[in-house]
Amino acid sequence: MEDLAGQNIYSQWAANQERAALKEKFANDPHRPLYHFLPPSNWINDPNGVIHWQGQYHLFYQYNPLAADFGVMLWGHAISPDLVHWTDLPIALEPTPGTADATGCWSGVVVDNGGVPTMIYTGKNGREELPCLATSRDNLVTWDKYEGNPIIAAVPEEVAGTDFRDHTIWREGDTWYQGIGTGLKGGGGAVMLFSSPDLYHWTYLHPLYRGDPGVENEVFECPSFFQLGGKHILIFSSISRSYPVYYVGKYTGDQRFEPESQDRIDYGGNIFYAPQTFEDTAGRRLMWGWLKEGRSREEHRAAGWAGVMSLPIQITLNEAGQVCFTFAPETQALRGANTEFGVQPVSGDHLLDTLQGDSLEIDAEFLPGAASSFGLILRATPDGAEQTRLVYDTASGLFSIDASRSRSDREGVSDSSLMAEAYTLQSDQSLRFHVFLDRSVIEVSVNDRVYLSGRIYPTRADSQGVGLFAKGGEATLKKMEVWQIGSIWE
Ligand code: DQQ
Repeated sequence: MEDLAGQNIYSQWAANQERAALKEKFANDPHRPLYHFLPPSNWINDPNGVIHWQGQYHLFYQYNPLAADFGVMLWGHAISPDLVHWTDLPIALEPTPGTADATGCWSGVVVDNGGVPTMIYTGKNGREELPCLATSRDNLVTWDKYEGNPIIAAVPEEVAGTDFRDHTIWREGDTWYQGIGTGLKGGGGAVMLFSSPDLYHWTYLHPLYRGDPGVENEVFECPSFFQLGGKHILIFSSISRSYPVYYVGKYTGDQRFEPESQDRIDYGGNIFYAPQTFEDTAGRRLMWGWLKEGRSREEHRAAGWAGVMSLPIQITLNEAGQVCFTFAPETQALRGANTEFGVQPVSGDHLLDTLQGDSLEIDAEFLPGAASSFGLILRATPDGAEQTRLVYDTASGLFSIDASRSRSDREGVSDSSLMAEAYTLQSDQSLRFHVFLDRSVIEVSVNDRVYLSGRIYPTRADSQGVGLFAKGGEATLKKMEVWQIGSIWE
């Protein structure tokens, strides 16, 4: 903390030079992702301020540039013309001693206020958390904090403690609305609704949505509220559940959200957290989430980096009205050398002779046939001692990432996960696994609908095998296309 006393120690920091200088340090790190966004070194958590501005995608993020661990949080910043290739920019926001953000600039958003890029974020001052505002005069690179911060002076009466943070902002006619995550007296999490004519002066209205009061010590973090088709969606990260959820429902005339259904966003191993969404200029709803480490604190501290951003995920409604999570098509720009596999029967375990790699996109379609389970084998050693499986169980309809043998120095590393609902297949229905493997990161979209993520840390250099398997009978691989992916930083 002393580091912050009265001086802008990070302001002059030139991120690109830093990444180049660190290249050698991380060159031999087999777990560091090649094409998922992460900062030059040290700690990243939530995506912040995601916005499509004058042809560039801006990704800000919670950042501790001083250690591979959570600490005093700043806003890191990167831009991309295409959603997948990034350029680091200088730190966008850092704490100012003696003000409402003296001990941290926590999560928030950037909105376009009549051409003025305007950031609303949570100022952390000791235990106090209150909304603060900053504006940019130079295309979102440097930010001037509003002298009147905090823009909301105190938490509403119903708020249980000091957890009052993270922002979702939208406009209806001439009025701005802001939802802030919290937990309420009497139990349950909530998103508190405020309105403003100008983003600077806010009036508290009521909870946009209050969760089950029976849930003790609940706090809703990182709300994101938006319209999708004819529905409204509220996303938040639940502290009590340790994962983000989405609620689909109605936004009523009196500005309250009434959910009709809910589900988790990620059916992986609680790696994905604090997602933020935005609408790009093409009208698409895109999302990034923070993929936490799945290894010990000692390990990530020793590695010198911790956390990574998910790929850009597109959120749509399908014909049945289900919310679907798929990878933004721009990820195709990452594709390198390609290998194709045609129709073939699959039974037992079969490592492919012609394919190896730890940085791949795999698009595979299976017919279950008589198999009781089937799927893909990744990061396998030739002897099978290390391997990770993407498994579809036909009887239960459950999909899982089986990471129990992903690292041979640990027993039973578990990343068991389920599809959103049992999806029992008839034998003529195919199942699509769209997979991105990036060394320690796995992201999967199943049947263009359900999203799963996981982290794995194989210990052997020869954990590069890719294979197919089926148990209890024969399955059929209808087709599979695989692309090698290189680094986005070279
Ligand atoms: N992380 C931020 C908070 C948010 C939490 C602090 C979620 O604003 O509630 O880094 O990961």
